[in-house]
Amino acid sequence: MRDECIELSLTCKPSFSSIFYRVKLPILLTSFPMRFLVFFAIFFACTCSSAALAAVHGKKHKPHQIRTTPFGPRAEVAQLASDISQNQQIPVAWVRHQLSLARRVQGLEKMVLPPPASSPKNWAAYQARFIEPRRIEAGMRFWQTHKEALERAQNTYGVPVELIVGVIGVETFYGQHMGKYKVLDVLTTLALHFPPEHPRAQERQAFFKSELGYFLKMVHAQPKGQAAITGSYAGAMGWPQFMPSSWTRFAVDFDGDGRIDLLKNPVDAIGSVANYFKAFGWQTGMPTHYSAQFDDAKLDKSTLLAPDILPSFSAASMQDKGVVLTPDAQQHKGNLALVELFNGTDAPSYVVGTENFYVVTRYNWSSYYALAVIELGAAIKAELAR
Ligand SMILES: [Ca+2]
Repeated sequence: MRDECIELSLTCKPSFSSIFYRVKLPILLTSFPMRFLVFFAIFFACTCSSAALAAVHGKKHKPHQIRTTPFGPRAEVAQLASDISQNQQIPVAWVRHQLSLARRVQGLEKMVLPPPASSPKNWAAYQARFIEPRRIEAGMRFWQTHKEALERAQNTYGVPVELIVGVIGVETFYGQHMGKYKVLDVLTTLALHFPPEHPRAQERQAFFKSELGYFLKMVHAQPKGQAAITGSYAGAMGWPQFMPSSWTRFAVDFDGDGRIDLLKNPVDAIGSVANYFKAFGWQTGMPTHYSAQFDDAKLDKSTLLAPDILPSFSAASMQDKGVVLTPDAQQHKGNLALVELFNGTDAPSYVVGTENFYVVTRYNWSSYYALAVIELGAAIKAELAR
């Protein structure tokens, strides 16, 4: 499980990985209160946000650029239909028919490969991309429009409004970029043609096959036409970019209309994002991080960075190892992690992450992602308070 966790962080959100820090989840899961949830995270935490992330890489996948070809009648398709039917308890003839409608997306295999090791990670570039006036302004409008639902989510799940607003802003620019790929096409393509040169091809292929199963189960339960749902090139859907398994497990009907709709209903998205964080161990009232200064004479950075973002040090232990903590951080009761964010060839940035910082990375396994979400939410909150 440990090795899987380390590796999974590289590819849960393929489009993030060339700019984000690769979250390692080492050894100490045993001491973390939501340890058992990590198992679920392997399968369900990949609520991809490839629309926003593609933007970081300058990739804009316009609809007319998506080229597809038929899969054709093949034994693998028949086997896939049979497996999904069995796993999800849906009629095999119906699954076969759905898969017969799926088309292979050209170029997708390359997009899910990890970036070259030489790709520089750059927090400053990421920060500039996501914490910027247009997104902050859109976030302010979103906050004001959905104030009641956001506050109700905060009261219901204990997750602050600014975090929910930050997530939806980074994921889809408040519903503006939800992805143009047919989810049926991308999941079937990745289930059948995952690139074998990927370091963990077998596991990732199984993941997408499983996600395709969850997707078809959802479609089967819906009125006609739902198979046309579009999303990111990894199959993430709607305002919060939930993968099908996350939708199944964590999405909620937050406006009480009797159905869960993350595609067109931002109120359901608000409740679902908050529910997701609660399910992954969000602790109400705990900050996400503190600032980090160093006492160079005492600094033991290699020990501090060894557990990566997994909170593993008490405040006192951090100070012993050369981190100069702010007064509120010195009073922090839980464990802390020193989080390092590279800035290309410039000096790295550092923050002291709490267990709640770690929870934010369960939405997307990246400290760069987490800090962008947190800072965007904070910037919007600050603007609204002016
Ligand atoms: Ca609803």
